[in-house]
Amino acid sequence: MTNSSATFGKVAAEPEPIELDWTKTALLIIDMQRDFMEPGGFGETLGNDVSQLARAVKPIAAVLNAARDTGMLVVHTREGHLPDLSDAPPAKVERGAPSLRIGDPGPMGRILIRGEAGHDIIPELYPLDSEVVIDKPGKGAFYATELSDVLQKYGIENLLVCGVTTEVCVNTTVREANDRGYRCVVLSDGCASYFPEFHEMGLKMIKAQGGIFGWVTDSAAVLEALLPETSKIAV
Ligand code: C5J
Repeated sequence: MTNSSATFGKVAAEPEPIELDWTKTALLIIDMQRDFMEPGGFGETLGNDVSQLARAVKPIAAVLNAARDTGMLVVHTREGHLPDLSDAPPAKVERGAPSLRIGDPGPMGRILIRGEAGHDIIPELYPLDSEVVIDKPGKGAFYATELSDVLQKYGIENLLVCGVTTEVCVNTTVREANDRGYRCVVLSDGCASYFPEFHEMGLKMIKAQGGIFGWVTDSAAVLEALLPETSKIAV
């Protein structure tokens, strides 16, 4: 938000609606990278049908545009490793029987390596220079990153969370954030999984038991709650 005084919006969500102070809320977009979204990347090397993830792009783009209009803090994350793999545990690199392993050369450069084309964020959701990009070696966005410091610096208490995949990096990050005291509101249509049943279950796990890890909403509900804010943009 460009204005430091509190502005509240009520978001329809499960297990119950949640009132958010937009000045203390950030949009956190998890790992919308070519390596997960496009053929030839990390996701496909693991045997996944990457077309399953495409459905999340438009809902995220709509909320990203609204967040930009209101001046909300936007944070993008990217999963990936240093070229020498010094931050990639052998237990991660050697696991399973992928067609290509992390660090191997692929059609979009070395698989899941920082600086390679596949590691970059898809053009539809490309970060602005003013937005924060967090490079993370793990599934959770707090592990071995500067995310905590960034959120504290901006006085953030609430996270609108979206991205891929629902049950892996989105869920891990929401759990990490919940333990750190953040209210996490997850966009159901702004997340996706290679496994539709894991997507459904991943969301259920977040909102069960009175919202044990957070709240689940959708892009339309966030846009509706944010709409009054877009007319308050400071110039
Ligand atoms: C995975 C992620 N699925 N971003 N990463 O390995 O969810």
